[in-house]
Amino acid sequence: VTLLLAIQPSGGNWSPPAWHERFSARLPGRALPIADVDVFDPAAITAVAAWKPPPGLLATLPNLRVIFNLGAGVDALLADPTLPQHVPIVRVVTADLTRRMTEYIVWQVLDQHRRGPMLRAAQARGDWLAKDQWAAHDMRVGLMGLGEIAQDAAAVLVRLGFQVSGWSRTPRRLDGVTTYAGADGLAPFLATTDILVAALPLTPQTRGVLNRRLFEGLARDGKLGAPVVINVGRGGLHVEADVLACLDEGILGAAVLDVFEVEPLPAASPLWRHPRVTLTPHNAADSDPDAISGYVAGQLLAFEAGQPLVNVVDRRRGY
Ligand code: NDP
Ligand code: OXD
Repeated sequence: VTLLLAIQPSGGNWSPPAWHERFSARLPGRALPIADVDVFDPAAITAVAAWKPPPGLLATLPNLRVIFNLGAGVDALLADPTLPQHVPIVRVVTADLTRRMTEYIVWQVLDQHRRGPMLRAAQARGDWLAKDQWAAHDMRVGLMGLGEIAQDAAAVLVRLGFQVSGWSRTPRRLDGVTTYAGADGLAPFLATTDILVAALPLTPQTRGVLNRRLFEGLARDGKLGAPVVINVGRGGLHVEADVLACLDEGILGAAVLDVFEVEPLPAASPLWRHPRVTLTPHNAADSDPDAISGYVAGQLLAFEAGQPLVNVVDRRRGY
């Protein structure tokens, strides 16, 4: 199997040579051409390790048998209309990525719960702001999406004592978590959520789901005074204008955004300087080349040995 590395260089860990080095160590002696850098015979490529590959590239590989997406979310890959229809796509599910996401979710939930933004503003004013502190069991955290990432974060939040609920497409059961599913489950889920965490994939069904109507459905009787939204899924989940308007109208108390419709977030975006927005540059979880190359190489070797692929994307669902 010749593995083509088709990785868009986009800062942080997304350096194709760095990935090449890790894959070479994992798959010694194997041809590992880098798209847009090395000359290769398209007919020789049977597997691709891809992150936002140039649209159209994968359609030029007549003998492609498997696509390894180097992240958990496959929305960028599926957006290519020329993507070969019958080639399986494997996405990343690793303990490393999941734990990094859990760290971020728990960090941001705790920051809101412990009133980090207010305390930092008070420090900037030189104000010794002694305020009451709530117990975790006073705070209702709602996870939108109950997949690999949200399930792991939920377990930690439950352990910390938060009231945790979750909403998914199909019904899920999780210890200590009140679960809701589907269109009928959304309203009751929102009505009991103070801190909403979106850990959903971006699909045609979830695009724009974090909008004014949804924010208006969140609990308004919580300790925070107004509900908070945290989006770690994809920028296309939230309607930016609705987030800004709802913050300004007090429908939302704060927004924590790691992902954006356009990345990097344009300098002119009002989100950068909004006093009630915390933003991070799509780094809730770094995609660690070491951990992910190990995962991909393991699956590739098993595939060559006739084993079934795991964590294969369901194209009809879009995730
Ligand atoms: P999973 O596929 O394991 O879980 C997805 C969850 O979303 C499932 O519970 C699924 O429901 C639910 N879901 C999907 N569509 C709908 C819908 N229409 N209505 C309700 N629920 C829905 O994904 P992961 O947990 O591994 O990852 C989630 C996303 O996180 C990724 O797709 C990616 O976009 C993002 N991500 C972001 C990172 C970052 O650095 N910011 C890093 C890693 C991932 P069901 O259980 O019924 O299938
Ligand atoms: C991912 C990401 O999907 O890093 O893995 O966003």
